Amino acid sequence: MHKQFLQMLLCLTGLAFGQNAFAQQPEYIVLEHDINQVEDLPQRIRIGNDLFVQDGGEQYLVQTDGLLDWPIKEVIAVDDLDGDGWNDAIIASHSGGASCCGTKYWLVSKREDQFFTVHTHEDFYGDSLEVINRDGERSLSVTVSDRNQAVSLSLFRFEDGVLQHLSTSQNAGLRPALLEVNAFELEQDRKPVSRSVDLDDDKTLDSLDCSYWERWGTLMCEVQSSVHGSVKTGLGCDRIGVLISSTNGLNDLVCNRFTVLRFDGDEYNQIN
Ligand SMILES: [Ca+2]
Ligand SMILES: [Ca+2]
Repeated sequence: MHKQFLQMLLCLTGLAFGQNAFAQQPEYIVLEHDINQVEDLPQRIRIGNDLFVQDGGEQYLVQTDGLLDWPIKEVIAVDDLDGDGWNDAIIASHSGGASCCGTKYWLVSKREDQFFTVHTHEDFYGDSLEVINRDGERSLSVTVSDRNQAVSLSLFRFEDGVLQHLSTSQNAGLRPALLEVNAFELEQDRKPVSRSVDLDDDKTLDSLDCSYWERWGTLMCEVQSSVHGSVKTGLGCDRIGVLISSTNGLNDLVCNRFTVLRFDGDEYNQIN
């Protein structure tokens, strides 16, 4: 009777903590390529670093054709994402080239002894990844940002050896403006535009003047105020709009979806 009770307790404990909860955890590390040592090793990247797992006293290289295309790797999260008791890892990888591009993410998992898998998805790519722990269930959130403002959000879950893509959604929110100029309006003919509006509340029309900044594909705008003269906005924005609120005698502006620009008496400054 006593033995049966112990067995039941062990079984319940196993269920509660995952079957491998007490096993030694795999450790995920990246190691730089040492050109003198591994120049002739076909599975090692030639310039950059490779992913290794330290497990059961041994060290294993984890390599795929996909990983070989991304020379710079970093372990950004270690967590038991599928609840099997063994820690999995999220790897962020970069092309190592120009700073134009986002981060490709990879999920690396120990499935059995000496059995490791690598998972990714076309939307497992962006600017930041967060592990969300809700009621003990882990999900992964990948955000793609445009000029520091989140424009798309992809959710994933790792379950039964599958990286499940749950959704990818676009940000539909933005601060409403009284009037606005968008970069796409100027993209075609590249001609400056001027919108008339009274920004300093003296009943005389002022203007919001924008030109197309070819290098970044954004707008460069300034305000011509009947009270304050020429006022620079400083930032390159995809969208610039006039808000209903005002600061120091000039209407606030919105840059892109959410960034508010306020007049400091001399020029417009970003406040968030
Ligand atoms: Ca796991
Ligand atoms: Ca005015």
